[in-house]
Amino acid sequence: MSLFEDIIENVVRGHSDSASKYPPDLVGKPGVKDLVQRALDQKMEVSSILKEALIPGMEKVGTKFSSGEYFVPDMLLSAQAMKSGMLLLQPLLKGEDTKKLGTVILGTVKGDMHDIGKNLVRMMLEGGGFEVIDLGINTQTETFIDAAKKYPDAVIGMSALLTTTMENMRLAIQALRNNGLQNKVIIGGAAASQKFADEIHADGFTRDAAASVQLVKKLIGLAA
Ligand code: B1M
Repeated sequence: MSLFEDIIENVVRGHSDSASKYPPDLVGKPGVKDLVQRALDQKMEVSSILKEALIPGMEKVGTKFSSGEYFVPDMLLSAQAMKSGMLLLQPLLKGEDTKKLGTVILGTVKGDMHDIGKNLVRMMLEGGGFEVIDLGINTQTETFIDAAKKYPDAVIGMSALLTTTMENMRLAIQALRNNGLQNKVIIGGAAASQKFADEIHADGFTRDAAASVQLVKKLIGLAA
């Protein structure tokens, strides 16, 4: 098994590191964190570790949940395992603390607890030179409004993974505009699409966390 296949397998099994007590048959064996460290020691690209190992691992978890093989606790363990690997990558993606290109307010919308994708977007934006104000998960519309008032030049990024919560992106954009706030808004997350972004008058959409950097630069006039 290749190192990336091993990382995928450990994300799917929800095995964070050799000290984890779960799953019983993997106790004492290297988990996601150990294997990501090994990949870094072997000078593998951070973006490859993300795109070819960690993210495909979570995709497999989603497929297992859809088919009824996995339940919520299984998804949670896999999410924890994924995060243990992401934590090692985060400092490597973080940009210089010197001059920032701009500010992005980021949050997973009201009712939605999924934050792995949002955290990836944060890592990419910080790595791309932006200051990120992370409002976390289950972000109430009022919280977006308060942040937008405080940072009128900031771009707002909303993430949603559920078909039910994506509607809260529409409500949040409406509320921003009703409050006279003109911050540009980008949306993303498995449930979102360009079509939906157009429909709710978002200023941009991207399916990929890495592409959010270019999109934000474009919206603030730093890229064509
Ligand atoms: Co949930 N879940 N989940 N879940 N979960 C999904 C999303 C689901 C597709 C699984 C499935 O059925 N196959 C399904 C949604 C179905 C739907 O609405 N269409 C689902 C469900 C149903 C649920 C619950 C309702 C289950 C239940 O309780 N019965 C429940 C809801 C809780 C809530 O939010 N209120 C629930 C709970 C959970 C956990 C808490 C257990 C856990 C989340 C833990 C966490 O995030 N801390 C979880 C997980 C892990 C998943 C799956 C398996 C993985 C999500 C993930 O992290 N993917 C997911 C299945 C799947 O997506 N395949 C699933 C990896 C991540 C990198 O991808 O977030 O899409 P993603 O981010 C991508 C892009 O979308 C983009 O960048 C990333 C790639 O570069 N992106 C942006 C994301 N945000 C962006 C913002 C941007 C730009 C790009 O600009 C601002």
